[in-house]
Amino acid sequence: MTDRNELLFNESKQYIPGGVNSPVRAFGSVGGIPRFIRRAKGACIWDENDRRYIDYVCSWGPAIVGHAHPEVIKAVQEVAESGLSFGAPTEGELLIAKEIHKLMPSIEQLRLVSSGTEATMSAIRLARGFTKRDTIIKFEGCYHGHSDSLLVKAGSGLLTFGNPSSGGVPADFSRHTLVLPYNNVDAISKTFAEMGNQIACVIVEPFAGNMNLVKPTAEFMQTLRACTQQHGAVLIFDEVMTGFRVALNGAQSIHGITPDLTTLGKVIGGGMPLAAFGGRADIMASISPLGNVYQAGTLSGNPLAVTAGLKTLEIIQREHFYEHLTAATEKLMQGLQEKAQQHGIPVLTDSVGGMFGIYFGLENLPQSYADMQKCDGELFKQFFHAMLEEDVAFAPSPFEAGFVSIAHKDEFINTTLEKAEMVFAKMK
Ligand code: HOZ
Repeated sequence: MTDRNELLFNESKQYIPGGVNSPVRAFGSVGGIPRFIRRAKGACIWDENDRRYIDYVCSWGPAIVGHAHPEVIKAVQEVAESGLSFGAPTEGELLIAKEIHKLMPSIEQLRLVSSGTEATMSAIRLARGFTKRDTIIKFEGCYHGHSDSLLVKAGSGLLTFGNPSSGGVPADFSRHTLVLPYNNVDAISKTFAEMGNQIACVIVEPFAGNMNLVKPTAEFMQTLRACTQQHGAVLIFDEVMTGFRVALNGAQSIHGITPDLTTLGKVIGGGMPLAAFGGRADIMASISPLGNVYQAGTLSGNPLAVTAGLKTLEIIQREHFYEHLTAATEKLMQGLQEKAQQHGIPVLTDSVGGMFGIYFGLENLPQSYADMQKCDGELFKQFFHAMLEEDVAFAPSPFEAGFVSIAHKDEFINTTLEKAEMVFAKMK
């Protein structure tokens, strides 16, 4: 039988760099042929050969109510009849702003944009405009989209500015970004002690999800809040991944810490391109047209995306949503860890809400990017491909977190664990 995934991948490579519109989709870390997806429903995706997989990528997070939820689809279809984009304000934008404020009270005002990258890029510009300072701090292994200031890796020492981690980023831009190790309290305290009055903001993933799942310590989060407050810097929680994914009120509710600004994406668009940045009203007042920090977008607050987001936010507030989501994720993680260990495969797992991490070859749960570098990529590769052969799709990289949706009922979790048991039994 012709493999349509292979066919399409080869042809796409002629017209699209690497055949994909976002690098990790090319299976570069694991090798092989990416699955081209034709449709998705609930907990499953179907590829171009019409083969069904249990999906733990969930569109990299947004599909928290399951793919193609009938209520979300119906709402979007209805609103589409009235027009796809107006480039003018709509009532839906007000409704979603109010809803997000209700669920995350730290977001007194927000601006809607179309992608997480736009949200973080704009939040950083806003923080710089508000504080009239240039230097920003990010953490090693945290990913905040692909704007120039944020594609920076650590320099040679603690207080040395970073180096571009991508071609095309001028070294001059990275000179304003300090990259510190995640969970390192001394590094934060020292940096603020030496140059606190130059720092515009600290941006952090309040559960890191782009170096696989890495949880912060309470001390780390408290130190970030205390140092930024003391030195007049803006604390930005990048909740593009964690917002409405780890808990109804976001990672900030779990940590009990109120950031100055928050960025959101993924779940708030319910599968459509919608993201946001928002927070303290006095800071948001610096955004144009009120203030002098410019930001704009033709498709910002797109009515279809807002509708999908509003319906998704309605569904996640139904009774026991997060209890079920968390229980399913924990069952999957505990089961995978137990089964792997029974077969002598060194696997640890962790989760928060509907987000999880599977770590091969580590003795302890990772605390930093340096810890994650010690993962056994070869074991992950074996596991990934063997599971895909068993019709279970995990993210095609050992550095990505995984996601569960409310549609991942027991039958899917049990099937996944049965398949994993077979896979671990065969792994070396
Ligand atoms: N931002 C994702 C990686 N953490 C990739 C998104 C995608 O390829 O769709």
